[in-house]
Amino acid sequence: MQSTINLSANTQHYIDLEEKYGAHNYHPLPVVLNRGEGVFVWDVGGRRYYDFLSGYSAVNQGHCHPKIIAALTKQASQLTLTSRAFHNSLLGEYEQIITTYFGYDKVLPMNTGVEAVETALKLARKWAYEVKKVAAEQAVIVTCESNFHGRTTGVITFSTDPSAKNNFGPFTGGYTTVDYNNLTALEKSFQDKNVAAFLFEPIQGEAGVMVPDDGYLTGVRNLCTEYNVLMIADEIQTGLARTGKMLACDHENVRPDILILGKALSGGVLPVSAVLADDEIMLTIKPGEHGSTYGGNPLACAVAIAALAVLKDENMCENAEVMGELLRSEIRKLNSPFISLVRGKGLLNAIVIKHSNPEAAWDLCLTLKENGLLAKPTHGDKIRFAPPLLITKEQVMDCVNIIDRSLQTLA
Ligand code: IF1
Repeated sequence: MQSTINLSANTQHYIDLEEKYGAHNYHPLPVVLNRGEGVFVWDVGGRRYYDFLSGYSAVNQGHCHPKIIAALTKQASQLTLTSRAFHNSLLGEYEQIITTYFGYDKVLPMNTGVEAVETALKLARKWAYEVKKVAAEQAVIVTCESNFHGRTTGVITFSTDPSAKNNFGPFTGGYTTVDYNNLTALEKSFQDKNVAAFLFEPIQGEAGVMVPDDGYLTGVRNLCTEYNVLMIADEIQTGLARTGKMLACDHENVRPDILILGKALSGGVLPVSAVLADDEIMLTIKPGEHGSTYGGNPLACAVAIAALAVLKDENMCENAEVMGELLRSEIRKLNSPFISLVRGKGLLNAIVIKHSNPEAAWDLCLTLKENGLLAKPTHGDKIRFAPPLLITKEQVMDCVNIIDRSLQTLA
């Protein structure tokens, strides 16, 4: 039983149910939420919190955005799923909208982020054999140290995090790992003529919001072009206005060959992901060679159309840029002895906790919760600060005040 103190009987009741009847594949903060609106969530005791995790950047538009919910409820009572055995009246419209929005010939619609990553890997291999003419079964895909691209056995094959892959083997081959943010290592890996693609995150989220050096994205693009290697950008967490631009790659005006989106593509309403590419790559997959029951379902299309529109209509890129700068500068001004680093881009940020107690980041998150802000550590000493992108200046200042008061309690 997860031992928790000072919880209401109501909260403990829900936690106990999860403990008894649910898999123990997470260690959540001891809070039970039952309502969300904008930057706020409420627990079963009616307490309000700022959400500084945003569903791991799936709720960029804010919880239960009225326009996204309206699209959901309207479509939900009309037609939710046809399968791809038949056409439906929303898929083509959605495909036109999203390919125009991001500037690609075509989209392959999937559901979860990792499904889109797996789809991108399959496209890259198909392209390698059928366009680049790599020898059969010899294609190699380069990935990064400390990557996170999802949890399927296919994707954890190239994870470098023991906790993500321990005792889940055996794994497939066909991958090479290079240091992140290292163009020399990347070019060295491209000497292998069997390299099909380079899969990377423009900012490594799970690793603790690792922002690469200026010029890294440009360097990746140039090397991929020079060596005829597909540049695959996993923008599942960094995309959709989170970093202050529509895509993190936009910070250097770099265009990936394959773009992967997920999370906020639905505004946190249901799993919607997408892989975008031009015809030379996308048309290597022929009818019957890939798919999914729910991929491209009309409900997902309706929700994604609304979620994309809201980002632009409400200037969420600009707000993420400005509020992110404000949040980082105000936290730095606190000059806390317990914060060794504040880093991020737009509203994808993290602080690195410096403290003799290895549990300090967790303890700080418990105190932040008591003071009305929800955040969770990643990899021990880093705490991600990623609120919904509609946060206001007043709310940022209120949150900095909560962070300041909470830091004071760290002995
Ligand atoms: C968990 C992390 C974040 C992702 C990137 C693909 C996926 C993710 C860059 C897969 C998903 C989620 C998964 C969730 C927690 C969260 C996470 F901590 F795991 F790494 F955000 F940083 N590419 N990230 O971030 O998308 O299949 O989950 O829809 O597994 O605990 P998904």
